[in-house]
Amino acid sequence: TTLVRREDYLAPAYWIRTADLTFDLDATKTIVSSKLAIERNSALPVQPLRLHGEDLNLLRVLVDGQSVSFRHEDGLLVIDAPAADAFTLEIRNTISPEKNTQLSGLYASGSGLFTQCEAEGFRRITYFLDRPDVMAVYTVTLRGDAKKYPVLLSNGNLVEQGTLDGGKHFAKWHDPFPKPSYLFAVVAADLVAREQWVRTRSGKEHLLQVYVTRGELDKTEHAMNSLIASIVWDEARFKLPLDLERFMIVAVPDFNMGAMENKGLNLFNTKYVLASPATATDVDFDGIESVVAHEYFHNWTGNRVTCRDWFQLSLKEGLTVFRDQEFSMDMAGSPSARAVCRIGDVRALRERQFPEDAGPMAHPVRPDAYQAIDNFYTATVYEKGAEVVRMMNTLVGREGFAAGMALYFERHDGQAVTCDDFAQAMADANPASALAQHLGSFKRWYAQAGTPRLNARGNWNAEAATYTLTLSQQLPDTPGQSGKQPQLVPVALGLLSREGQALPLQLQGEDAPQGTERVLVLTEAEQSFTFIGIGAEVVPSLLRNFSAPVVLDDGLTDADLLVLLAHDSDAFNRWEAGQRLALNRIKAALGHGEAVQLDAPFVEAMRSLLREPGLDPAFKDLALTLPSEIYVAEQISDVDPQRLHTVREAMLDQLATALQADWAWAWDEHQVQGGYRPDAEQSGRRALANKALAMLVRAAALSGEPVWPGKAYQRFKDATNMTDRLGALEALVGAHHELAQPALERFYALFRHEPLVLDKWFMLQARAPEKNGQVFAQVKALLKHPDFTLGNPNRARALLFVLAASNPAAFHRTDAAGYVLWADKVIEMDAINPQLASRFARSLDRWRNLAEPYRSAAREAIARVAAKAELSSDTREIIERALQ
Ligand code: BAL
Ligand code: ZN
Repeated sequence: TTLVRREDYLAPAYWIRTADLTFDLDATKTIVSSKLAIERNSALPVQPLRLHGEDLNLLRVLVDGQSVSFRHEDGLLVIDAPAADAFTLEIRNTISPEKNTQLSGLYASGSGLFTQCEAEGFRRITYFLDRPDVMAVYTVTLRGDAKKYPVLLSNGNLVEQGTLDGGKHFAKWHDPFPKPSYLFAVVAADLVAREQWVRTRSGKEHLLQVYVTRGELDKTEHAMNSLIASIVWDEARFKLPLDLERFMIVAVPDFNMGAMENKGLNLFNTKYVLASPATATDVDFDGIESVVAHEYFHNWTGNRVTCRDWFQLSLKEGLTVFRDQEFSMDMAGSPSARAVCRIGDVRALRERQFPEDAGPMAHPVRPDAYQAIDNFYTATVYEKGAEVVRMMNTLVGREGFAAGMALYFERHDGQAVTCDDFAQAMADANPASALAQHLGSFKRWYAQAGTPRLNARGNWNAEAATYTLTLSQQLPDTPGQSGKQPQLVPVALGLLSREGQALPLQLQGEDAPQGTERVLVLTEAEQSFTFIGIGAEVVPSLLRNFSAPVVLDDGLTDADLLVLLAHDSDAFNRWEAGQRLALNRIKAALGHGEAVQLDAPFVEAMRSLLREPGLDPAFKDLALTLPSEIYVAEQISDVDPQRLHTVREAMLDQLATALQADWAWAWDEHQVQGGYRPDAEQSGRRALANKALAMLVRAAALSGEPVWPGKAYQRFKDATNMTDRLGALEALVGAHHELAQPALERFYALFRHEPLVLDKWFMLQARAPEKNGQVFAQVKALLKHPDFTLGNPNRARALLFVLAASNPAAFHRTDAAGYVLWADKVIEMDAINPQLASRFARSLDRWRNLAEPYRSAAREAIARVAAKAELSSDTREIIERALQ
């Protein structure tokens, strides 16, 4: 396997201006005929034409209608001396969609044919310059059986269709926008569509379509509504209009990713399209809204302006995640609902990206090298990349950010560019900002891997009535990177009196206070900031709304944290204070090897939060959720997952028991009246009620009391929506109650023909809190279930990924059985679907942080996979890095 390096980037030796493709579609053998208008890049010396191709059966190659000599070299098709500076290349090849279990290129799913081309799937369809800086105008003719494939779709606009001999028909599509090959898409399937015409501000009419298999139309309303809301939002917030006559979404049951932003023809994992109240939870509805938005927003940030090379992936992904996060917040509405969104995003960042940044796969937001680009569709590129964009937004303000976006499109519309180009546009549109003044130090966020540590210490000077805050940053070494330079860190803060009052903030040298919240900009390794007019001790509320993706050490005591928990005007930091109080207690119990005894101040703080009038139920749910075992594991070293699980479960038991009356109140108080709506208000109530039910069943299981488990079973049976049904089922399963088994059986019987609901059934059992090895044993049994298959990524994720990546105590066993299973399944999956396997392989990334005997046993399992000769380059890269 070879390493691709960012510094080796060279412009393409040839351009492809137009691509005329014809597909004779058939699941066994599809014939691809391609006619490309190629021009030599005159800025470079004359070179052979080297085309990418993978798993193709080549039939013929013509240059300007004449046969030409060619050779194969390192997976490339090389034509040594094309005749002229501009010529037509004709290629014919065949592929076998039904044999394509990798789900990259053209593949079969259900009875249909679908494509996935990002990042390098197009080369699995035909020979091409399969790189994002080569943009062509595509015309695509699809021919196929009219019964099997009544719907034939590609990018752009339908220009012609008709019937052909032998029961076949055809459709011809033309996409006027030049695009890179990774945005190409084809669909041939038996589908139906929900359709809607919309008129945008310019007065233009556009056709929106959501395609699904027959019988699923009633599950497309939310996706369509989300699409319309996305269109309206992007035009209002960023003045970015829908530029397509036709925008299509197609749901695909077998899909490696969540969805794909192909120009005008988005292909989606069914999980992010199909939803009805009876089959999807509030979380699913939210997921659909945000993924539909994400893919739609890519039409500008990704498609109109794309990436020069794959090292720039965060240019489109970080920015588009930021945009979908902002969209979700705007849709949620109230300030507290926005904070709930933010907390969710930060939790995901800390549980997925922070471990990545601390492990063997740590890489900068703009990576320097890769073996398999598919391995770099990571939390770092996406979520940390979005935090980098968010920091820009914080530094230049909302208006400034909009101006930066406008300049970015003015300069780069229709181009393939770099992360530098984006940062430069943002800075140039805001010349007076800290971003522009310290652009070099800011851009280190793109170049340096690892989560920075931010140290903050305050010193109150009673005599001078000043409070001096000293901020410093440390940047940890990561694989291949050490001796890092300081990065610009925006630190949003407020100061509270010990009574919880927000204090006016006036820095030394300023004429007047500037509000009670502001952003300090740390650009050096260490800097001090002195506030004046501070007449008493304060409690600093730092990094409000998580203003930078760092680990904060502010030395606050439990007493300080209780002040913030009760009074901070920043909802994020209120939540954070509660998490830190809980974390302190978990750490103390782990350190002393003792049983947890929750102290009264903590329990009372939790009780008053739960009971606080006017506080958003969704926020209460988050504030009363203990830090996850995955998050806690990142805060300590020599992790013993079993011990950690025991401690956290014991804490949950105590919160369940100590607050029993309060949970009962919360359950009664938060029942939703009226019809189901997946909005922030209703879903918050359901989340808190379901949390209360789980706690009540937990307490009942401890005491042997039958009423609450009975109520849970009743709710499970009677629920009119999936959120409540699953919530009740999860309460029973989570407490290992004897009613769990009959409930699980009933659930299966009800939903066995609904694949996405069946995924939930598998997932629920894989993520249940481990008890005496029962959960692991159940997962092993479920691997043999007739409905389990590694061929469907959603199903594999529901059972195996959830076990290995989200249920530490079930997976990390002293007998190493989890690791043995992991190794077996990595190898088995790799032969079917390397992208899926390498993703699964990453669940042992953090093995070095484990205590013995886990660490050695995990290493042994990784070494066993490494010893396999025939691994894909995807999985090989992950395994080699893990052992380095
Ligand atoms: N571009 C791959 C899927 C996504 O990030 O939208
Ligand atoms: Zn994306």
